[in-house]
Amino acid sequence: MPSPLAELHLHLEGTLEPELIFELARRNGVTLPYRDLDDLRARYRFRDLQSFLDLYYANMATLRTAADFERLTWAYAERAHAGGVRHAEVFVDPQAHTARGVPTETVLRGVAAGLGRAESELGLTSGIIVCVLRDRPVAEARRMLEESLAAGVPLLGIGLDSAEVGYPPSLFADVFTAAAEAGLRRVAHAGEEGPPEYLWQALDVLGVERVDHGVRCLEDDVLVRRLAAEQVPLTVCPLSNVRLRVVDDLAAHPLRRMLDRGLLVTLNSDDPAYFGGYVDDNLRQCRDTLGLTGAELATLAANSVRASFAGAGRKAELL
Ligand code: ES4
Ligand code: ZN
Repeated sequence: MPSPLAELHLHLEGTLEPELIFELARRNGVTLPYRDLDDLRARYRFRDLQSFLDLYYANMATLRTAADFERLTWAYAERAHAGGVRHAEVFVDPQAHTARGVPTETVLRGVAAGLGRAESELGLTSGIIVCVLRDRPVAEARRMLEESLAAGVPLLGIGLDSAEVGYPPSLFADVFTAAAEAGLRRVAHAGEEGPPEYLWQALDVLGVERVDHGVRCLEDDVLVRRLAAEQVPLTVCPLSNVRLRVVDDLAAHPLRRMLDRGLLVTLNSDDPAYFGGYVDDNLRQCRDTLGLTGAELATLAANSVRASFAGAGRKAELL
């Protein structure tokens, strides 16, 4: 892909490839409920977000040490860089690890080591966004934020992910206020499976600067006009939407419609090890299936840099 890209919607745990799952399981003495790679790969057909999350959380059992997280992060950085990514703001789910006895500090130190190596060896700049698991208790989210801030690792932001329907953003108003007071940037998944109302809450209750997914905004014309007027970035993930049945197939994806409505859309891979491709694969398949022009691809790349939290100097280098 031609233009430098920023990737803004990427779950590091969603870059855990099947081969690495088996390798880490062997090294860490974790027993997997799969016979072999083919048996594991056969489970990558999802009905919806929850059926994906069940496998995503199960496979994380193989990640135990800071070195494991460093390895995972470095592997992502190398692959993303090869696909044109020059800046990445990556999501991490600390609660998914503390729940099985791996401390937040272990996770974040490993991730930060991998990102440090990516910057020195590849020139890939980055930031860490810790995500609240919205289907777990609010008190646990508060603890996650405190532990993350105390981990001794620079943090860029706070996000909101996991099972969406039934867990409105407003539940986490206080956690997001505390994060903002600690200097963190705010983003949230909204309007992937959940209704447009969740985007309104993300904006007006949580005070987010970007919305992750947001594709269901198209059901609310007033909302679309606001997002366009304020140029709120939407981090769209087409291959993810196909695999999780948010859309019927890639040809039916509303990406083109979103661009035509004047929305600040960026293209991202979400959980590339699970959804059939990294960000360059998303771009290529959207170009081929939706007929995106060279100018539209360049717009998406420029949007990703503009929508990033990189400093003005770094943005100027990338634009
Ligand atoms: C996720 Cl696609 C998606 N949606 C919500 N939460 C997530 N965590 C990892 N991938
Ligand atoms: Zn996501």
